[in-house]
Amino acid sequence: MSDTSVIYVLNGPNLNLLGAREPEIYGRDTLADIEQRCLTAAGDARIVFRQTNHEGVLVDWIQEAREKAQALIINPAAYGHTSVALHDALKTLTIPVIELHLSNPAAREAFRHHSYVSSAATGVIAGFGAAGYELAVQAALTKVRERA
Ligand code: CA2
Repeated sequence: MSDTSVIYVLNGPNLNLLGAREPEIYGRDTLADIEQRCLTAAGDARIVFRQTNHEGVLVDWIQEAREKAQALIINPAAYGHTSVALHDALKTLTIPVIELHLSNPAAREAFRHHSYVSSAATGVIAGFGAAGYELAVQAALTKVRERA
């Protein structure tokens, strides 16, 4: 694997509130803490870490990743349960895509059980809190190395 591998880590709506509300579900780490964990887990690889509350912005960033990234990690938050646009954008990618959730949506309300992202993803990590981001970075690096 080249040292210059770029991994996009995209975060969807309300994840900017992490650490401030519902710590019993989402933990006490802020998104800035989680970004730091990703940077440490990535070693020499480059992390592009972003959050938006807007569906179209996520689509724009996924399209950007087609040109600039070797792997993409996405916590789509609630848009995972609603967005055909995210599904379609992710389906255009040929790089590994990891869907990530802090909680385990399958163990929560029924409306969280379906994901439009899962069927466009290489794999899914859910239920491990902030540590899931480190696991996702490791999984992304493994996939990038396999393809090198
Ligand atoms: O477990 C996850 O990571 C989720 O993607 C989080 C989403 C939820 O809609 C998904 O079903 C599972 C919600 C993100 C909201 O984040 C908050 C953070 C702090 C306080 C309130 C909401």
